[in-house]
Amino acid sequence: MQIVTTHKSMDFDALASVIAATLIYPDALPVIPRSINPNVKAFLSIHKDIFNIYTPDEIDLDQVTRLIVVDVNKWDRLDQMKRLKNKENLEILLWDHHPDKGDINANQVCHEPMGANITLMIRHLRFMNKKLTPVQASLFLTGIHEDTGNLMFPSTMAEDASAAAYLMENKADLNVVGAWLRPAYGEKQKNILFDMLKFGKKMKINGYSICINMVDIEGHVGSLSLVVNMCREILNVDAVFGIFTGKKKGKSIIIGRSNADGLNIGNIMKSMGGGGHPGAGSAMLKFVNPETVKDMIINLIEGNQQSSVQISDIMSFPVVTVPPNMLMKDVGKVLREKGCTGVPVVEEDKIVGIISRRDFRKIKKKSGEQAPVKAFMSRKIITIDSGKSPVHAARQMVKYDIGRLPVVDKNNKLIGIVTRSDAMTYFYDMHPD
Ligand SMILES: [Mn+2]
Repeated sequence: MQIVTTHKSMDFDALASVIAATLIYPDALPVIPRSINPNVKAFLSIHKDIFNIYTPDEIDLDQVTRLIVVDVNKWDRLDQMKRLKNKENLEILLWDHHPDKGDINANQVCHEPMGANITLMIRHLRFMNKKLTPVQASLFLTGIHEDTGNLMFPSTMAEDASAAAYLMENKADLNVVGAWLRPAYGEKQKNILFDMLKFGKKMKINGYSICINMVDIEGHVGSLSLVVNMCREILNVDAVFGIFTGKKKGKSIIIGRSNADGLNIGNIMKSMGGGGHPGAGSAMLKFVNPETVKDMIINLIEGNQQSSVQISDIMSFPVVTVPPNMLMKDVGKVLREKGCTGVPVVEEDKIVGIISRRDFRKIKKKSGEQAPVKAFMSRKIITIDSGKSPVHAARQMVKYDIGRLPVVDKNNKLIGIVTRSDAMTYFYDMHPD
């Protein structure tokens, strides 16, 4: 007997991967865990018959000769499969997209970091030239949209988008995708969301806007990650963290969602014993004070755990500067010769202004070229500290509509300059890091 199975708290990517596996391995029976996310449960209540799925207790594990594991790589995340762990002559096949290494030793492995696991399997289905039904295509597309946050989580790869396009060409229905992914909020979830919006502590850390919430919960509350995600979308901040603590104060579940490249939730959660993707993750801590957890999160973000690149790594130096009394025509010559679009105007080690090519348009008469630069320079000087992040620099540029930021050290001494093009170079990953 051959079976396919996936992780507990089965989500759409997991279910899609199980069904895709039954297309790749037609003799394998789909076995799904007993714990299922609520929206997948709703989907299955309508589609169960189409997929002919089994629960673990309907399977005689002694008969299993081939185990296909999808969207997970750890034994303890499987439901009731422990007995297979040490079974002799069992062939194991693994398909997984989680970046971390697990403990399932498989005979055949397809393990690649990808936004959604189903993307890896679609690659193979395309290769096999397998025809998909509209229901299959729609389910697979739902898996991609859920695991990649509609292709917007930083973990999304180009291949996820290409797989999504392929599914749409194969009659996947976006209305279906939207209908199943739209979370059905219960009263409990709504109350938590409203509390988070009202009482969450918003702060700026390392240039990121963050909201951290400490919420007491009573009993089991499902779909907390959807609540955290919705909270992040409404507040429009870079990241939201929910620290959910049970009434008995025994354990806290920490859930994070990030929309900022460079603010890696997976890394932060890993430091707290959990895990996840750059855009989403969670951890569980026992016997800790929620305040302590909050401080841990702040420290992890402050400690530059996710973005080790600082302004000092991307800035240009030494900086070309001009004195305030230099004539405009000579400043123009400096800009041309050095190939700069602008330079700081410096007097006795102090920045007194900025002059850019654009300022030359202010020269109306020919005589203007004979005037000193201080007559035309901009006196609005926004500097940035060398330890700040490139994200912070980009935001300052947008906020003040300026194209360059002089970089200063702790003593306010000019040590470099970052320009729009330095920031672009960093954001589009052309930086040597
Ligand atoms: Mn997945």
